[in-house]
Amino acid sequence: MEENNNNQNLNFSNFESKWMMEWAKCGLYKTPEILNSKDKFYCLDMFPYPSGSGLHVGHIEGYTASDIVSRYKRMKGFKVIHPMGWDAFGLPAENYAIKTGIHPEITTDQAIKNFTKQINSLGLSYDWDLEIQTSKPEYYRWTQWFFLLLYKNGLAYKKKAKVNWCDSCATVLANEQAEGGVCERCGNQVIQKNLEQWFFKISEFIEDQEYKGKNIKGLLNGLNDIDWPESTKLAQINWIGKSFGAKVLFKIKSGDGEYNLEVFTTRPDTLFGCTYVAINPEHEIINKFSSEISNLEEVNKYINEAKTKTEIERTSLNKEKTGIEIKGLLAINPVNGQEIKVFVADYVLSTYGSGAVMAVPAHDERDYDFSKKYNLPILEVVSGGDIFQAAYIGDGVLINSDFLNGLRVEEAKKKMIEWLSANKLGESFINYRLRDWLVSRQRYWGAPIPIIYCDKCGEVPVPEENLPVILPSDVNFKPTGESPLNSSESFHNVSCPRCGAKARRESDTLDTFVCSSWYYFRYLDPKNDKVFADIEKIKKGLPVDIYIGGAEHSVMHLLYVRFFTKVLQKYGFVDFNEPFIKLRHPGIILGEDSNKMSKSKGNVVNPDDVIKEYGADCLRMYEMFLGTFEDVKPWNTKGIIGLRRFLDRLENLLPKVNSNDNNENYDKLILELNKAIKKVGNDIEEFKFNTAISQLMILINVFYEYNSIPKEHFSKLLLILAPFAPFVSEELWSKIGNDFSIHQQQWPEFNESIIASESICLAVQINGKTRGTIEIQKDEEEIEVVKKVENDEKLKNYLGSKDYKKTIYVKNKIINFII
Ligand code: ANZ
Ligand code: ZN
Repeated sequence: MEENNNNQNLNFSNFESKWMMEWAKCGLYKTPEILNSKDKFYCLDMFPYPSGSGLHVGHIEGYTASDIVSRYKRMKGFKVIHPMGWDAFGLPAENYAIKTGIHPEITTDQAIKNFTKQINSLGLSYDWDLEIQTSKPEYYRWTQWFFLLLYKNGLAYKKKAKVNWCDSCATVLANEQAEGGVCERCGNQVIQKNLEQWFFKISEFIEDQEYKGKNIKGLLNGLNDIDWPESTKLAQINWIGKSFGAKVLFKIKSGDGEYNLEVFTTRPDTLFGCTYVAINPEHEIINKFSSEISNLEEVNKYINEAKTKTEIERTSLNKEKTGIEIKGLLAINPVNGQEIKVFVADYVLSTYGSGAVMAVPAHDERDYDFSKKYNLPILEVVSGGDIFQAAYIGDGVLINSDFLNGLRVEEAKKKMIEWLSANKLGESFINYRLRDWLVSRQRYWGAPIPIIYCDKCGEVPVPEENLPVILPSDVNFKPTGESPLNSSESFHNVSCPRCGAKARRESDTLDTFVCSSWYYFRYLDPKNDKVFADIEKIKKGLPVDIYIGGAEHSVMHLLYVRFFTKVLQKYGFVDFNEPFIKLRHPGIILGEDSNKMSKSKGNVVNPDDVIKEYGADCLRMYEMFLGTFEDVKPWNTKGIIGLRRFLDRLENLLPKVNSNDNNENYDKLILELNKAIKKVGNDIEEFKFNTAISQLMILINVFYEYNSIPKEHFSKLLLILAPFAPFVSEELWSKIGNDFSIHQQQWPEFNESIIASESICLAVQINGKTRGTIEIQKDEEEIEVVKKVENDEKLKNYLGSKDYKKTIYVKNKIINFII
């Protein structure tokens, strides 16, 4: 028969709902009034898209971590700002509406209700008074206001652009949403279309700038001021893609007039090795010189084929390079006067540099492949490689290069740029990969762009006092390739704000990333109907102290929020430059089979089921105990049972807890308690939730060594457990007769001298020879001890480099390094 210890277990479902109501009733998590920016702590989660499928375990990982930090900081006396809201516009609700006919507002509201219920059932300590929803007019009124702010300052503009277009979603996609040439949403092939689109000038904020005596740090330099994961900073740096190089002019030999073909190169040192030039299929010289091109028909055929391919396909490194010679045109290499062929090739992008390249087959992989295929000369100009085998891209000494011969690459670059400038044939140039942000979408479920078109006045911004431009509901969702807002009669019933003539509204909506670029401001003042947020409140509440959310947002969202903050700083709305001082990403939780959780694999864990069976605290602690917070890790159902047992064991201590009759020696308990208070606190600060929980487990075992437990000590144990397990700790806190609420108590103090009394002097040997001693904690783990030796000023010299063969560790006595 199975062991039945039900009656010993915590009846969590009863007290979880009881405390949930108590906490809500007394407004336990209301944000206290912030008096100055020093005593506040702004702990922010990436707000979710309220999808129909509810919270997944990944949400819970991040939200639990931020909840632990928020609760801990409250106990440490900080005034904590911990809000939650909804990134409510977006494609899934709209696609669902297209399929079912149910308006996105209805499905969104349902999803939000469900999310709220789930979040509350997890005991997450959000201040719901700060709640926001981006699809509400009270919110998007200010999203539109931001659009106008950018527009007035020349930072929002319209231009024709080649865009990724998904025919089945009938919308434009950002490059990031079209990776691999397929639509992120529906998996269909993405094509290229030329359309009028709205852009935000993010490129103007890449570098530092001076404005009205202020220094506005740019997107690159600002990274030095923030505590973000290095990998995320690197992703942003690569995304911005700053390349130092030169522009070089190649004369095109033709019958009529002068034409200079401009190319961008990062390797001006290799100019003597340039054996042909290549232009992109949309390049203007094809039309300009069409009468001189002898194989025009062939060239046009090639160009038309290239147009059907996406940029991603065309530039893929492993794809075979294609191109076609433009017969009848020759270019002149400016440095040696040589006549070289001109190709049109689809590996050359129209949107990068000048849309043309000087090809150096010996030292560029793409040019090398191309030359092999089309039998073009390969001339080595940098020694060090074997150009019969492959392009050599490394450093070396210049050869076959006249006045550059004998120089190394870096010097040769400089010298070539000097030569080009002196001869007016080129100049140094910095190129960026980052393009301006395309913000218009031909979709319904987004914030309307506040622009009106008048036959007389042209493009007119909606006056601020007329905001919000309300999203109409009489709209046909079905995708037609046009913006759904085109079909709304009421929406376009508008007159020109300038001349009063009948006019039409812009029918595109804004990318939802615009809505999420400023929400952390609105939380501080969610009901303000005069400004997006009161300046004084911003001063006291921002910047965000810790931001928690997925690494998949490393480039788009996390770059856009920084851009918005910089714009606000530039125009005097805020006096800081970076919105998020510190950022941490939760690692992805895989299914039990170590695959990504997905419906098709059937390995998705539903948090509601786990809560029902094991309780909310158990799920919280389990997810925090799964492994290192930032690491990818698989789900493991066995582990949940372990955490459930831990919580039950905690309750089973209750009969031993009393206020008097304590006649045992509590030295060990007090020591362990002090150690745990210190370690758990430090671990929370460092996002090491798993080791904090290990420490709590060790501590409980020590409590089990006693027959009677002083209430004072047990209370402290509950206090340091409280951020992790808010329900259980509240329940037991009240059961042993303490006053409501445990979540309004101070974090307990620890006594450093008690902890220190336990330190041990450990002998350190290198190859059997004693070289010194170090101080360690009793029973300290080997990795910790090794770390201490490696960091010891004196001992680390004996170790030399760190690659010793092994270590022999005798606990509390000696460690021997074998080198
Ligand atoms: C000659 C050369 C010689 C190049 C060499 C490289 C190596 P990054 O570093 O990414 O900025 N390029 C320039 N414009 C291009 C375009 N529109 N489409 C495709 N490629 C383009 O890359 C800069 C290099 O990419 C440039 O330097 C150019 O090739 C190529 F041994 O010029 B290089
Ligand atoms: Zn007008």
